[in-house]
Amino acid sequence: MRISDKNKNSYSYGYTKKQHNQDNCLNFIKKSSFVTSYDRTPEDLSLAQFAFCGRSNVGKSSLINAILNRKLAFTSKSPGKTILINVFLINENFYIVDLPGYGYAKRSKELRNKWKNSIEGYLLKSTLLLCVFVLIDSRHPAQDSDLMFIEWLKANNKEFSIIFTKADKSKQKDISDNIKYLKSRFGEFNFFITSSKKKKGTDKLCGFIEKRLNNMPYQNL
Ligand SMILES: Nc1nc2c(ncn2[C@@H]2O[C@H](COP(=O)(O)OP(=O)(O)OP(=O)(O)O)[C@@H](O)[C@H]2O)c(=O)[nH]1
Ligand SMILES: [Mg+2]
Repeated sequence: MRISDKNKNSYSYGYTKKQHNQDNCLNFIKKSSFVTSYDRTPEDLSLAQFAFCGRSNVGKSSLINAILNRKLAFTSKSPGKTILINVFLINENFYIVDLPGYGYAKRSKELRNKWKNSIEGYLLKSTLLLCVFVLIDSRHPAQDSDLMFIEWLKANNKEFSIIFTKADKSKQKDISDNIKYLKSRFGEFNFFITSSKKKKGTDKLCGFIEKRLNNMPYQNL
């Protein structure tokens, strides 16, 4: 699958077979373990972090498992599975943070507010948060809750990348339309196109994480 050469920031999985086979995640992720869960804003974590955010059921936990190459995060067909802030330690030098999904209407307003406060509190307070990954289901246009969340990140000067998920189920045109709309609204942004099911795009994502950790310039191809 190739979106378009015009999408210069794209880290889609439309690259050569050779590049496909170089699974950076397998080379890069040497060790992973579950650390703890929080039902409130975590204290300031002492290692670098990457947070996975997005609507319920978008595929946050599945993507984390695809990167780690093991089933460490809970996944489910029914939305709202991740109800805590789950922290995973990687290579003993950084954390991946799996956040509860936003925009899940079936939860009580009280619970949604509690999550909103603890997620926003975490994102605002964590000084070592290197990048917030905003996951969007590539099959559908970004929802209001996604747009509001991205606006909030921008307003608070938080570095973010967008990850389009479930690309095995979407059409190239839907992804292109989504990107076009988001660019018209937010300007240029870094993005990845992934499928946890087919393990696509994860290598590019790991390459990005590695570069951010090493404070190396990240070149968008
Ligand atoms: N086809 C396909 N299905 C996927 C993919 N990623 C996740 N899913 C499915 O989507 C559903 C939700 O996945 P989760 O990873 O639990 O989603 P989540 O964002 O963590 O959900 P919450 O924890 O409820 O916020 C599960 O049925 C997954 O199997 C993908 O790349 N392709
Ligand atoms: Mg989850």
